[in-house]
Amino acid sequence: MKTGQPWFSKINSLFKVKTLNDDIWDDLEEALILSDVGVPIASGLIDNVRSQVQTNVIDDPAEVFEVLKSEVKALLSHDLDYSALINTFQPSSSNNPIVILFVGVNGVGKTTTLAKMAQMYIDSGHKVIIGAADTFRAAAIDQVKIWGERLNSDVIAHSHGSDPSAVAFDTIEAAKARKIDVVLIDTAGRMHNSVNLMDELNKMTRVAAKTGISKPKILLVLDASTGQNGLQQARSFLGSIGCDGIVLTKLDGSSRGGVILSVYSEFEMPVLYIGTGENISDLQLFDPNQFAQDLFSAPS
Ligand SMILES: Nc1nc2c(ncn2[C@@H]2O[C@H](COP(=O)(O)OP(=O)(O)OP(=O)(O)O)[C@@H](O)[C@H]2O)c(=O)[nH]1
Ligand SMILES: [Mg+2]
Repeated sequence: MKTGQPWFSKINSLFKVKTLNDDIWDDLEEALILSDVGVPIASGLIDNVRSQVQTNVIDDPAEVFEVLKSEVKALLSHDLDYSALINTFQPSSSNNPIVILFVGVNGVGKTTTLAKMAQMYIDSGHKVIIGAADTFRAAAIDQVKIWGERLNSDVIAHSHGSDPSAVAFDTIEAAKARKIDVVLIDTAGRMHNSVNLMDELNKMTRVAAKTGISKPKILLVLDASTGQNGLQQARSFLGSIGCDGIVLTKLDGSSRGGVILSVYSEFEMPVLYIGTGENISDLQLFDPNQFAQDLFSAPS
């Protein structure tokens, strides 16, 4: 997995010493926080590593480093069955399409991620239809139409300012009529509070239920480059709604990728996909094991 940024490479050098010195824990905490790991997660991580080091009487710095890596891996994967989670985003063999709502604050990469996922579904043999339900920002509808042309996928759009739920409804109905198995709905990141978002999502869910399909999935899009602040913003935006999966975008060129370690504790949902650039192919399935390895690798 290439994000182009081995954020923790500095940490790598901390452990390239002959003997363990007590300063290492402060240096480690500082390095983690600088890459935006977040204080509670950084301290918890260090406490866990230190207690293992003490219990198992480890004094070789290289071995301590291995303990750290395995603790990071545990933070990223939470012993979850990743393939089962990913499978919930696959269309079923029933006649009803899967519906995914792309949700998140302004500018995090919702529309781009929608296009990237559309490409992914198309590549695996599915048919995709896109609902331009960000009717708030005038240019948003055209942006979705342009992606639709590039992807050679149908787009359902109403006029600027119209009801997003009506767009969602028409998109699902069109999918059923045209035997399309994946419905991707773009939403606006405009709501300043979770009450508005909740109202709108509830309405979309009700509308979707009228079409006879199962509950739409909410995919939360987060921007890694906004660090811990971005997570807090997304948390208050999402309120108590919860989500079915998370995409972390803009991991390319970000020195703040450490936020990835805070995602699970913040949203009780792991990162499923990561965005690593502006191109349609810059989306990868997140692999916690590989990622934990790469995090610490030396810069290439
Ligand atoms: N470098 C990088 N840029 C990205 C990535 N994902 C999205 N972007 C860029 O981020 C900017 C905003 O992306 P959009 O997809 O329009 O974001 P949005 O959340 O739909 O924005 P609004 O609809 O205005 O709320 C665009 O310039 C994208 O090209 C990524 O993974 N890496
Ligand atoms: Mg958008």
